[in-house]
Amino acid sequence: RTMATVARQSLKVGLIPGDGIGKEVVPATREVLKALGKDIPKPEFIELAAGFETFQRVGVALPAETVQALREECDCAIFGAVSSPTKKVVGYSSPIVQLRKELDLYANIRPVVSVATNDSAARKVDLIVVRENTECLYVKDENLMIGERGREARATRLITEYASKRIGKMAFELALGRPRRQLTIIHKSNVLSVTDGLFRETIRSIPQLPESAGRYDGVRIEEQIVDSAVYKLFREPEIYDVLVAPNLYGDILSDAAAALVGSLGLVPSVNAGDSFVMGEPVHGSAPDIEGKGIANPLATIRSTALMLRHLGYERPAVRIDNAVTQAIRSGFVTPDCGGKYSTQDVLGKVVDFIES
Ligand code: GGG
Repeated sequence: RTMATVARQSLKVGLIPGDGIGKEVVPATREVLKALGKDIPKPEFIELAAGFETFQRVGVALPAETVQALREECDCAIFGAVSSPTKKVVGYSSPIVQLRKELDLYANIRPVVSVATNDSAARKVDLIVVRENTECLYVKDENLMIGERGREARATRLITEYASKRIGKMAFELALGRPRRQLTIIHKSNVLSVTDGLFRETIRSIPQLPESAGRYDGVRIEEQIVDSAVYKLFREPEIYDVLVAPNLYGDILSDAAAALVGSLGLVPSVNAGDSFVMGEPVHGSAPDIEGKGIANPLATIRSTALMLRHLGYERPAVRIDNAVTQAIRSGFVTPDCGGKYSTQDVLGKVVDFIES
């Protein structure tokens, strides 16, 4: 499902590097979009702040100006990565979780695809994890209290029919556009029968809604308990096509699926709503390799392609994807993929392939 293509003089792209290697990979978006030449409206870039380093500098992780610029000035955006402390820091709240809510980017679409190589043992993976982006435990309603046996921490897990329906529709639309037309609903309703039960039932009922009018009749619906889905993902990844999951399961499943295609550094995503789209590499801020110049830019480059595709620019998106495939096939990869090349080397090669 893409947003209706709008005639534009220019494409205004918000760049939010965030923390750690986010700052090293997000510049790739500039180079790649510039390399597309006349295939897209002239790109203009607006650098925006967010992240833990921003919090340390100015006292908020997501400045109001960033949200305002995204809403009022940008056609789309790329978000790099964020490092949130694992211990509570007073006043800090994850900017990416907040941003998805502020812009109502309710779907996180994460395609995980293997690049065909000469290695006959390599597994063929071609799936999309569609992660609900606004609810589940990520509403971050957590409380610490003193109970009968000492400290007790509780969290609210929110699942609504409204959010389950809209993420389900997005997933059905994606499944419709794929050859296998298969949708697997991920849940744990054998244990969480109320919350996951609502998620599962709501999505199952979408084809019968009057407004669906038979549109999804050709989509085969499957379902899988989340733990068994992880098992099958590692044993038989080829059985999956589109998976739709509540926020937490989707977050975990998509990182796990990334292991099947070589590296988290290869896996892109978009955060999509009905009127805005923001690309985001699935990987985090990777403090272990920060500053070494070896961060893999391919997830960001592929997220840029996904963002364009969502805006209706299919041909330039294909040019980027093909260039990434060529770079991988010719061994131009960073150390996380077994290569010896730097972020800049890989980016340079992708740009060459786009321009050739
Ligand atoms: N680009 C994905 C990313 O930054 N992942 C790390 C993440 O989601 N962290 C959550 C947070 O730090 O708030």
